[in-house]
Amino acid sequence: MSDTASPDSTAADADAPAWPAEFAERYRAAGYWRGETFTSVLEAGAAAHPDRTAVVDPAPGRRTWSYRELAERSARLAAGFAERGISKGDRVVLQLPNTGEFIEVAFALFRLGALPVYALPAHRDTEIEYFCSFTGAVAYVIPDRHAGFDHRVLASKVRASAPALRHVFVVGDPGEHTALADVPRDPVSLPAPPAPGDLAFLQLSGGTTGVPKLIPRTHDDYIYSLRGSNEICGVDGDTRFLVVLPAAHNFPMSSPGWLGTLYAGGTVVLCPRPDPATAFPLVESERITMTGMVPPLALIWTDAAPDMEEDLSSLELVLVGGAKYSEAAARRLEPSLGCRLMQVFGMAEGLVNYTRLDDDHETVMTTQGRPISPDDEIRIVDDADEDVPEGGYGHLLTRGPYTIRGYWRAPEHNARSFTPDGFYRTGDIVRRLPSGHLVVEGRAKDQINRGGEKIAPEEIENIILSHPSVHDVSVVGVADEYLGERSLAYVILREGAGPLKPAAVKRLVRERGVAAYKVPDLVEFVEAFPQTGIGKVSKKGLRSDAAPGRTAPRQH
Ligand code: OOB
Repeated sequence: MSDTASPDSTAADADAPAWPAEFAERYRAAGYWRGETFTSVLEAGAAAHPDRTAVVDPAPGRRTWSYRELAERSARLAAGFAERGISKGDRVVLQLPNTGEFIEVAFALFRLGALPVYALPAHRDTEIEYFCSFTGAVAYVIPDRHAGFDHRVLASKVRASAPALRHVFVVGDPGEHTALADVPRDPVSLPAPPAPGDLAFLQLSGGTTGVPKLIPRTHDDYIYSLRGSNEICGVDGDTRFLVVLPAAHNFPMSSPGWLGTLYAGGTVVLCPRPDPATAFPLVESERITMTGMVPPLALIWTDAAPDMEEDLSSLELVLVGGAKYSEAAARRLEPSLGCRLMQVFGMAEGLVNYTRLDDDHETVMTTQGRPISPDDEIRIVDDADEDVPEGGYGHLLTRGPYTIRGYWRAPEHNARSFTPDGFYRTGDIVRRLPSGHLVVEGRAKDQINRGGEKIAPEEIENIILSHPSVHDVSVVGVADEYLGERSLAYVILREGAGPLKPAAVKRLVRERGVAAYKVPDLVEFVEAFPQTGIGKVSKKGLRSDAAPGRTAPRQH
């Protein structure tokens, strides 16, 4: 891996397509890219308000980190990682639940210029082995056990298949691996801090392909999205943000999320589970002012609040996004939770849209917001990449100061996912109102959005196809009142193959070791798939064929 970083580079790594120089210059001149890094931001926070609480980890036993402590502890951890040979540009798969260690480790890696690869706690053997081998990760950071799963066993297995993986660091009982608690050292000889144009981390894409793509984000571009999000959401030193979604997701990280809150000098409270029984007492006791969540969770909170005893009156703003939030559900949130709603339509690749605090009520209820930046370029095009008439719906393409120009080490995929002039093909179908607000109308990409968790059908189809009795399979999304969509696997059996039960298909996927949310909710055996004109399986046909009682999601 080449390290071509310099303060003037627009991306630190030859593996990640950079912004062309003219764009980089424009974004700097406009004041978007200000030459900050996550390290400089944390150090500035520790100098400006050392004793203010940066992070609260409520369970088990409330632990807090002041800004000074977070800066000191992450620097000590960085020194320990460095002593173990972790250095600039190295990839480190970070799979921790919502705990203070997640934030400490992230800042320690930022300090070294090593790149966290943000895995979700739900990821299992298949995903983790892929992240480790594809990125050549040198280290993997895990909890000992989480949600009944022993991550140390998975780590031992992954070590055997990923030769570059030299270290497994465990929060808690390390077993045969290394305790994270044994790593910190005095930060006497830390290497040079990262440069603003360097890559900061690799985020996972929702994906449409057999394996997830990795999203390279730089300090400069990501920090601009934080600053913009903070301004829109009114985040400041008094903000107390509750992280209810997994901290590794882009949404709770940066919209405005835990990184936005730390940028502003506020307090981040990590919620171990998102259910009202866990979260509502924390809203009350920690006087939470802001949080963000996916639509199904917003529904649960909305339904639960009237019957719960906790005082939620500190809550000022709830952001809802990650999947389409129905207008009916949106209208119920504010009266139930007694706070403001903001819709957010974003993507880990970059572009984030928010409704605004001064938007009229109808706009907040019925749109998914408008972009953060005046320099977020939006095109809405037809299948031939021609702009549709203003107000019409079409494919959303975007380019801008915090939208990547390409995935990490994926030149072939980049040629399809980006236009020659650098617009990212989001795969979303939208229309734009005269105000600039976008309404998400559907999706053209082959992806299932299961309550905000994205599933690439191809990944699951490949697993099911490996069963000897299976001739062909197509995994599609079907409308679900609660989740928005559930996944349905249509399976064609081989001629003469013995009977197969739906449960056996689900078990096959589960036992392959993938995140539980990817296991098909439904399995149906069919004789043939509907065909399109060119003889390909028609997913659109499959969706509208979905059995009675299920309605097809809108698809254009
Ligand atoms: C967020 O990021 P990702 O990368 O997990 O998923 C992005 C995709 C979008 O392309 C779109 O298909 C869908 O998720 N999406 C929405 C939506 N917000 C995201 N679809 C309809 N309505 C919405 N409000 O999901 C994400 C990243 C940052 C902030 C918020 C969400």
